[in-house]
Amino acid sequence: MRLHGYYRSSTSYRVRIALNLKGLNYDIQPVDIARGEQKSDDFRRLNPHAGVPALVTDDETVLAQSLAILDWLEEQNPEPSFWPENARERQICRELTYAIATEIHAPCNLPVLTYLETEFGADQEAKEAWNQRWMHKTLCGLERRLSREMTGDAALPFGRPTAFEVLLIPQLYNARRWKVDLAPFQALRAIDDHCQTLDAFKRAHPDEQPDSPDKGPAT
Ligand SMILES: N[C@@H](CCC(=O)N[C@@H](CS)C(=O)NCC(=O)O)C(=O)O
Repeated sequence: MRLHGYYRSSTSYRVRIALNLKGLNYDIQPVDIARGEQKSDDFRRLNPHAGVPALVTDDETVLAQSLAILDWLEEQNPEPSFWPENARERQICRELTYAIATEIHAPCNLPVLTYLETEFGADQEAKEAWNQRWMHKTLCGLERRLSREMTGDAALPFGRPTAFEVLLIPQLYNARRWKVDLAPFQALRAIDDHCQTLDAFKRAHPDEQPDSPDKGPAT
């Protein structure tokens, strides 16, 4: 498989973690979204959404939209599942996962920020305030839900990595980039600390990607 992505795109980061958790091999094809490569005709032909990630399967089927890619990976490789077995835990896991995808990622995304800048004159400070507001709001909800429902001693709320951690860890990485104060989010930070020790998450980290500036020029 071939993953078209960008090292610090949180949706690409999600899919890298997901592929690693499922134990699947893949090559990385970097797309420099900071330079607009996703808008090229060639890339649009590959992914009509003109964004990353896009996962090309071994039979050259192109999959887009990170949550749909996660669903496909789960259907093709049910074990280990991205979802808890227990029905109540599964419901909470979905609640937390979809809150990140819909309430944080949707408004805090490159095209939204570019629009705020070009149409409303938002400068860097205004864009930071925008991202911090929406990230903080939903992170508060996640933290409250976790502290209310997850009272056990386990390092992770559902005992092992699930779709929630697949979305949370890239989101916290992104929150730090935007200088969100994570001090109030003790439960979320503990989950992050634990995931950073796991191989699937370590290999998916932006700093480990071939197009990371730390790894030399993009290929
Ligand atoms: N809903 C999509 C969002 C994809 C998305 O927003 N990707 C960003 C990077 S995280 C992107 O390609 N941004 C560049 C652009 O939209 O021009 C998904 O979950 O895959």
